[in-house]
Amino acid sequence: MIKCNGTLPFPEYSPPSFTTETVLSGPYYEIQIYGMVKCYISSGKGEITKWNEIDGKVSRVSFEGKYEVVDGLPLNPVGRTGIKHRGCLGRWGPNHAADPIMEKNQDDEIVKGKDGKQVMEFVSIQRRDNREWAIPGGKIDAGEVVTDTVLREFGEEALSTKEISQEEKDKAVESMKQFFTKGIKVYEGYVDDPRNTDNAWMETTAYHFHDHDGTKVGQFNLHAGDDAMAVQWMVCNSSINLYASHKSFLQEAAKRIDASCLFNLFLCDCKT
Ligand code: RP5
Ligand code: MG
Ligand code: MG
Repeated sequence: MIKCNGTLPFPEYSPPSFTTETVLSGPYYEIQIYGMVKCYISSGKGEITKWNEIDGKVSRVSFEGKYEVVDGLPLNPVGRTGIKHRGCLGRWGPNHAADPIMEKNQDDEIVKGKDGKQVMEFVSIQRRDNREWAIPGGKIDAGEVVTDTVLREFGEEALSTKEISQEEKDKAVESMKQFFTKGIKVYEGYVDDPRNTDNAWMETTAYHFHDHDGTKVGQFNLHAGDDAMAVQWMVCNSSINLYASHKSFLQEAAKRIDASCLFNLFLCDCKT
């Protein structure tokens, strides 16, 4: 990710406005009243003024520091994207998400990375929207705490908890909960997400869950659900392609447990 926060003068910059119909008609998302430079929330409670603050049940605070608000609209702190307004993101400004990196050492002890280190396997889902493989993360619901989001999204996308019986769900949630308390935050910040626009962008908190011997998360019965069309254990190596900046989150997880780190990333500072 190249950070050039749009401060260089570019007077002729005039990107097209784009917001999907789904976003405009969303039940709780924020509606822009065209012709006005202000934003309103759909309940009609009025103008959003709490930029860079907690706004009721929604955090409009960015991990990247204080962002600018120009003509009533928040500005992407990382730079220009070529699109103004929200594209297909529901919220103006930061759209916060959570990403669970569920990882275990690869079963085969003999397989090592080129660097001689242990190879990781992680739970990867195939996104329904663009078919790219990704960490099974998702957006934080209004009022939800990030540690609940990470659990919920993993359940929905990798264990299909929305589709199974209540009994099965309770069982899955119970076994996940014990493991989930051991999650370690490995990243929080901007995501280089293809949906980002000049006025709406993704930010996430990624948690690493390391199952040393594969007896915990390794035992989950993976089944794709909700936003995911497929789920699988994926071996971390340099040839995998992942959605947005998800590879860099895995790299942080690899560093934490001194596992093989073979990603050729633009910002890779991995000493391999
Ligand atoms: C990415 O989009 C985040 O890292 C997270 O994985 C995901 C959240 O969006 P949805 O999956 O809810 O669309 O930026
Ligand atoms: Mg989801
Ligand atoms: Mg998702």
